[in-house]
Parts: sequence; structure tokens; C-alpha cells
Amino acid sequence: MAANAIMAPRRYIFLVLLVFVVLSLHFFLRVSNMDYGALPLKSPFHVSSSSNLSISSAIGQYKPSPDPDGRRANATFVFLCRNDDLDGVLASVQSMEDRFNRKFHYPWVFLNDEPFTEDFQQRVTLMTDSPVSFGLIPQEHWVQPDWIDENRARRGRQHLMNQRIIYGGSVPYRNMCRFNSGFFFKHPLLQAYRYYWRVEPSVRFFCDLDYDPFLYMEEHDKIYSFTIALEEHRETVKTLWDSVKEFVAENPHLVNPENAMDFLSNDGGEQYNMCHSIWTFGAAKPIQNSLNFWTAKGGWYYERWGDAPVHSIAASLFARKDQTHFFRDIGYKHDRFGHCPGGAQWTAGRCACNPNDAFDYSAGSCLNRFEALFGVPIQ
Ligand SMILES: Nc1nc2c(ncn2[C@@H]2O[C@H](COP(=O)(O)OP(=O)(O)OP(=O)(O)O)[C@@H](O)[C@H]2O)c(=O)[nH]1
Ligand SMILES: *[C@@H]1O[C@H](CO)[C@@H](O)[C@H](O)[C@H]1NC(C)=O
Ligand SMILES: *[C@@H]1O[C@H](CO)[C@@H](O)[C@H](O)[C@H]1NC(C)=O
Repeated sequence: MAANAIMAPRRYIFLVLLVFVVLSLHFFLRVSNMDYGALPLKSPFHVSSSSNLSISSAIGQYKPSPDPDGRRANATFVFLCRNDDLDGVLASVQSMEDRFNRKFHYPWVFLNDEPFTEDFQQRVTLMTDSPVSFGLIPQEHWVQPDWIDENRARRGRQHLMNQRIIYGGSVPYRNMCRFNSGFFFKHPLLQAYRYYWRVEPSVRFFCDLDYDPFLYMEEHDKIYSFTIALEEHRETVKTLWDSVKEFVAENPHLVNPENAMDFLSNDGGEQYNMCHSIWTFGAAKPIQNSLNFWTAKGGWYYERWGDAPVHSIAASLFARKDQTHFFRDIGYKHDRFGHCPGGAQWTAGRCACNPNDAFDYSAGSCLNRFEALFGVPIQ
């Protein structure tokens, strides 16, 4: 296990610099106090430190927030990926920088279950003048735990393969889902932040974003947000809802009285309707209290629970419904799912997408159920 950080304060407004120095120190102390193993790093960006962690300065300068009052959210991008994902990673980072972050300068955190190569780090760092850090995920946050009954897990994988469910037979995909569900925010590089904007390889951001969605989240007390809401493959979450009911029965006080149960269930909570949203922004809060419970169920391995249903369910039940936000103005494409704003938002954002191509109200989308929470009639 190891983690390494490359942080990038150089010069600029004294305050920003100071905050950054303090933050860097904080990271450094926090990280170097951990019992992590050595990670060989020979990148030209790296300066050896006294511990087994290497800290270095990224190229470029740290710039102030474009907010008139200089406000900035306590937030970062988080990008889980493999070395082989490099091309898609560069495309995503460039798209984000072009449409949003070249003005806002939020930091980037890249995480991997294997050490990032020097080539990877160098080429990614070139895409941005914001601070960039690369971290290694501790084994215990990634691999299938020993207590999982492998025979049962194998039967589960075989079952989903027989049903031809995507990633049905994949263990790494399950590791990824478990990590994304409840472990990513435990990484030392992410502990310093409250909000995360999750980015994946080969995604595209279609529209200019001229305001700060992180600040929007913070100022409006949002804790979860999305651009795409859809139905899950039923077979992958067979026992998920029973687990939810069990947890709720044991912890009724954690359920928010103003919850979004009607997004998840068409019958008041008896059955799960498979609706979930793919989280874009999130805070760790909704999932934290229930994480040990989910973990103990082993559903990530015995079935193929996705991180999106787990996050959506936690946010929908443990937070107020108005703490989940649909970013209608963020044009986004991930695989075959896309969201494109319409009308004035499309024009204002100079969006490079066709509003008619949006998945929003197609079959399999759950956006209408989300909007119904706020009184919009289901179409
Ligand atoms: N480091 C690492 N990252 C992974 C691994 N598997 C998946 N990821 C990352 O996890 C994210 C999602 O994985 P994908 O394989 O792209 O899954 P997808 O088809 O996009 O599926 P969804 O995101 O669930 O819709 C991407 O950011 C991947 O780069 C892995 O084994 N190791
Ligand atoms: C640093 O790494 C070396 C070699 O792997 C190891 O022997 C040593 O215990 C590590 N030190 C710390 C502080 O982790
Ligand atoms: C940002 O949020 C993290 C996690 O909640 C917290 O530990 C940290 O103190 C916050 N930082 C600032 C500058 O508010």
C-alpha cells in the first residue's frame, strides 16, 4: 500500500498560497504518518521525501477562483482509472478543463489500484495547471475480502454471465463498484475535501459552465447530484432492497422524514423500482452511517451491486429529497447515456450536443420519477 501526492502551489495571491501550503503540509503529515509501503517513483516531477511517499510540484501556477468574492468550495475532482485508460483520461480531463476548470482551478485526484506510471502522470499533469495528485488505493479498500465465500461469489458471477449481464463475470468490476460505493473518500488524498466531482475516462462535457457547481452544492446544502438517472439490471441487485429494508428497520432514526422514497419505490417502499442516478457530485455523508452494513452483506461480490444504486439509495433515504440535485445545465455524455440541456441553457452553454438526443425522458430513464418528487407530473 502506498499513496503519493504531487501538489502544485507556486505563486500568486498570498492567501491562496498560504492556504495551499497549509493544505499540502496537512496532506503530507497526514499521509506520511500512515503506515504505507514504498512506492518507487522516478518521475521528473518527483522530489523524494523522508518518508516512503514522494511529493512533488506539478507544473503551472495556482490561480484564484473566478468567483467575485474569491470563494471556493471544499472540493476536488476524483478520477478512478487504470494506466491503460490514459487516452480516455486525457480526453476527459481536457474536456473538463476546456468547458469549466481552466477558469475554476479545482484540484484533480487520480486513484488506481496499481501505481500510475510516470508516463501517465506526466501526460495527465500536462492537461491542467491545477494541482494534480496520484494515489494508490490500499489493498483492503479494493480486493475481494477474505471472508467472502468464494464459492458463493463464483455461483453469483456464473448466474449473471448466464443472463448475459454486462460485467456479470468480472471481479475487478465488482472491486470498482465496492470502492466507488464507500471507500474512495477514505483515501488520504480525498480526506481533505467535502465534495467530489467524479470523472471517468472518455466522458464528454458538452457545455460551457460559467458558474461553480461545487459552490452551488455547498451553498444550497446539496449533497448528491446527477445528470443521468436510469433503471438498474434487476438481476444485479436481487437482495439489495431486502438489505435496505433490514437496515431501515434497525436504524429508523437515520431515515430522513423528507426522504425521496418515491424515487426508489412505486409502492411506498415495499419494492425497489430499480431507479438510481449516476452520481456526478457527492459528499460522503449519506453513505457513511450505513457503510459497514452494506459491506457486511457482501452483495458487491455475491451479486453485482453497482455503486450508483448504493449511493442513490443512501442519498434518497438518509438525506432530504431537496438535497439531491439534477444538474440540467451540465451537458454530459458517458457511453451511450447522455444529457443535453435545452432552450436557454443550451444556448447560454454553447452546448455541442443535440437537445433531442438526451436520454432524459427515454425508456429506462428515471428522471421523470425524480421530478415527480417536486410536483412535476410524470409524463
Ligand atoms: N484503477 C482501476 N479503475 C477501474 C477498474 N475497473 C474500472 N475502473 C474505473 O472505474 C470507472 C468505471 O469503470 P468502467 O469499466 O468504465 O465502467 P462503465 O462501463 O463506465 O460502468 P459504469 O461507470 O458503472 O456505468 C472508470 O473510471 C474506470 O476507469 C480497475 O480494475 N482498476
Ligand atoms: C520504507 O520502505 C522500506 C523499504 O520497503 C521499508 O523497509 C521501511 O519500513 C519503510 N518505511 C516506512 C516509514 O514506511
Ligand atoms: C473540507 O472538508 C473536509 C472533509 O469534510 C474537512 O476535513 C476539512 O477540514 C474541510 N476543509 C476546509 C478548508 O474547510
